[in-house]
Amino acid sequence: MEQNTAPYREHNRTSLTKEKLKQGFLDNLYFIQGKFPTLASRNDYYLALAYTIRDRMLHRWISTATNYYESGARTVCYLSAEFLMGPHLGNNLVNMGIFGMVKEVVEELGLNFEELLAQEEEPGLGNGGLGRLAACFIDSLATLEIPALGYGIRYEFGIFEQTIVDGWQMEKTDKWLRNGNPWEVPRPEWAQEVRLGGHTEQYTDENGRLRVRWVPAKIVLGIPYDTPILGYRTNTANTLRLWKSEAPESFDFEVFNRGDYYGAVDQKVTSENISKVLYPNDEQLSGKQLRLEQQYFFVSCSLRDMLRVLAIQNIPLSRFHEKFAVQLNDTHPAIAVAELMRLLLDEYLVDWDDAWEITQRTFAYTNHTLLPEALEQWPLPLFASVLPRHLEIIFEINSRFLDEVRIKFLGDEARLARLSLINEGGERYVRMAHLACVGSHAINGVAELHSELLKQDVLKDFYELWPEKFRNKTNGVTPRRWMILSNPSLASLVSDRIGNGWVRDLEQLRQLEPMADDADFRKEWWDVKRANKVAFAQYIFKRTGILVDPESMFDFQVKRIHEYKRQHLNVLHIISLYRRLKENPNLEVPPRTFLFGGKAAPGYHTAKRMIKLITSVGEVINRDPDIRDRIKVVFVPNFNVTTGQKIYPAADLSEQISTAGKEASGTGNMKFSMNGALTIGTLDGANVEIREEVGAENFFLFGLTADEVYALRASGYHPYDYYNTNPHLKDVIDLLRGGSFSRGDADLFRGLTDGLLHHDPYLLFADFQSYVDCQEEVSRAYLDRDHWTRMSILNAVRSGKFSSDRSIRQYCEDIWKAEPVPITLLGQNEEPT
Ligand code: F58
Repeated sequence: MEQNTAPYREHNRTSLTKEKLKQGFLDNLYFIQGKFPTLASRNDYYLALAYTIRDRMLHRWISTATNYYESGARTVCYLSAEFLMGPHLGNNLVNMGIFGMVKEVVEELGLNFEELLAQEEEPGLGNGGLGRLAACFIDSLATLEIPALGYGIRYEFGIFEQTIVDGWQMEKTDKWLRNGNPWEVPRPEWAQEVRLGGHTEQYTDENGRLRVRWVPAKIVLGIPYDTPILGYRTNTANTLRLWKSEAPESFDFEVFNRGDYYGAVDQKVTSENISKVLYPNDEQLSGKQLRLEQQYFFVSCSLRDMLRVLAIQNIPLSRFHEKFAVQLNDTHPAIAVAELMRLLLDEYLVDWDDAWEITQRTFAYTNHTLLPEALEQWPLPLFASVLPRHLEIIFEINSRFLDEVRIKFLGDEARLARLSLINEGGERYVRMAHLACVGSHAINGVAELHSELLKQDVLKDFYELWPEKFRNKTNGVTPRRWMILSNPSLASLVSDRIGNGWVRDLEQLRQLEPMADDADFRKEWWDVKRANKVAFAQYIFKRTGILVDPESMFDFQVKRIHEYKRQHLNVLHIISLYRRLKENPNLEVPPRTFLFGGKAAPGYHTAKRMIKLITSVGEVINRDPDIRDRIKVVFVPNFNVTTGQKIYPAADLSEQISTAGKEASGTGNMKFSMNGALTIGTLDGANVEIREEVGAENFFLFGLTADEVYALRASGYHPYDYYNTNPHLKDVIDLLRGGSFSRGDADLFRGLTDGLLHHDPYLLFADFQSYVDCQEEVSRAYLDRDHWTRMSILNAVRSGKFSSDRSIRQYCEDIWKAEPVPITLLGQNEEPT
């Protein structure tokens, strides 16, 4: 068919004049929602607005796909089991540069714009940092005009919603799709079949070659749902392609004809289960069959989708790795190594050596954790029952790989056992990190320290084998969502002084450094922070009924609840400060509000008790008439992208207090710093680089270094000694043990305190005094408002390195070898008719 797209440009549904936007909005309310303003609900209005914006994204999306098709450009495929996107509407308005105009349009229609934005249920398809990183990365890929697809799973239930009942976390399922999702377009015509289970058979092909056939026990369909991802003020609209599982047929007719109606429906139900729910674990592996099925499901669909694209572009299979750069976001998609091999060997009949070369040149692997318990391993029997053919291929990869190791390290049997893809100690497991390392040409950590520690510890043997594969790619976050959208007043203060080039080139913020010495600018800066705090105080009151003083220092620790992140160290300091204030009411400390937020994995009992600890300490302190105007403790429920957008702009202090050597990078630390919060932190993850960038004098450092942690453990760590020799620490622990924060119930926190006294695996006691001293320094610094504001400004304007644009540029240059493809809009040169 003749392509003439010019008429679409000035169409009611695409034009960007205010009148046409209004017309489009009312049309969508009528024709899509089937409503008239008198009967429309808030959700109807939200959907009508969302469709009005989506209509205006389609031309870029279609143009982008056409440009990519015609250029045949190299494409980055980011494979991730999680994409923690956050709400789309506001972000799309920012990236299209029409936020202000649309706000006016909505208000002229007599509607509340903020309310409509708040109506969107965020797609919470991720647990924490890893999933959110994937979201920032696809934003940057589009902004940098890199041909890219994000591939993942369209979970029906995302990360659970957290409520707090009697101080404890309660989980509610996240039904994010219940009101419809206007941003996605299903593409059933590109569905893929995925096999599972069964067995393998050998057969001889027509050339007399022995081959293997996989006879699966079941087949499920993967249906792609596409969401456009806009670049910031570019024509690029890339795609996030999430797979939903379905049964190939609604009914198994053979079973149905036998009269077993329920049995026939059963297959449909089990097929749909695969993409039903996101596993809510963070930093903890869960050896569940369904999780392996999820991983294989989305990986297989995605690779087959790439093969489909290769075929329609007429690119020979031998050039697969030239067309696609596939990034494995942790080991969750690592089965892709075996699946691409299987597809090439069994379905396309490629020789092993050629298939292996294509595979290795295609994949690169990012590691996100140093915690040994988080490294994925699958028990062999489970693996064999789900993916029998892949297990055979993995054995073959392993046998060839170990031969290579034998040559390089002659006679080193221990090394072979350590490197093997199969863990043979006791129960046998497939080690997914090893599969990822062997099958990739590049391996990277997510902060400098983390990448170093990978080489020294977790992946040491691989480093010694292939030092050239190892890289560092320090994480970053997108300033579009985390500054412009969430902190518009700060963004306009900045743009008023230096224009808006910084939004695409965050290093430009440094032009503002001299302004830290300008008293007027400092006042404006402080006023912006103060207004954000007032807004957040109102939000807290609405959500928790707790009144907090916006004059007080807002001290935040928001992140998943985990022992290594040490929320309980923060609590020990709060108790210590509380005690000192009770003893000496004249103590000169600024009023402080300690705020926490984060979810605990539902099965992680210690983490859940840490939440109860925070809320219990809060209950006592917030009720104490002597103290409650000086310090407050608040647990902000249901920390997610939406609440994060309110939190970072309102923060004075950012708590990044993990045990050194445990946090791979952290990305919340970057969001806080960008928004002018100061950090109190250990030399862990990206804190090290944040401190380097903002200057040691603008960062509150405490605690042992990773080397010291290692040495202390090696020499024998005895937490009890710290308790016995530090009376201050002893008082704090004894208050907890005596039941002062649990209405006399001495048992409530016994597990926690005993755990610390006898094991303390994350060295809270070793770092306690250093932390308390450092907090005193923080308090003193806050009393000098001018100086504090100076430091706040310098933190923000020196955070340019932590834009995900910088991370993505480095991935493109060093790993993906991907180049920008600027998009020409279709019909650009044609006259509208
Ligand atoms: C996080 N990992 C790291 N894992 O902890 C954090 O330091 C880093 O900044 C971030 O990745 C991005 O690189 C993380 O969030 C998970 O949530 C996994 C989800 C699936 C199960 C295992 C943990």
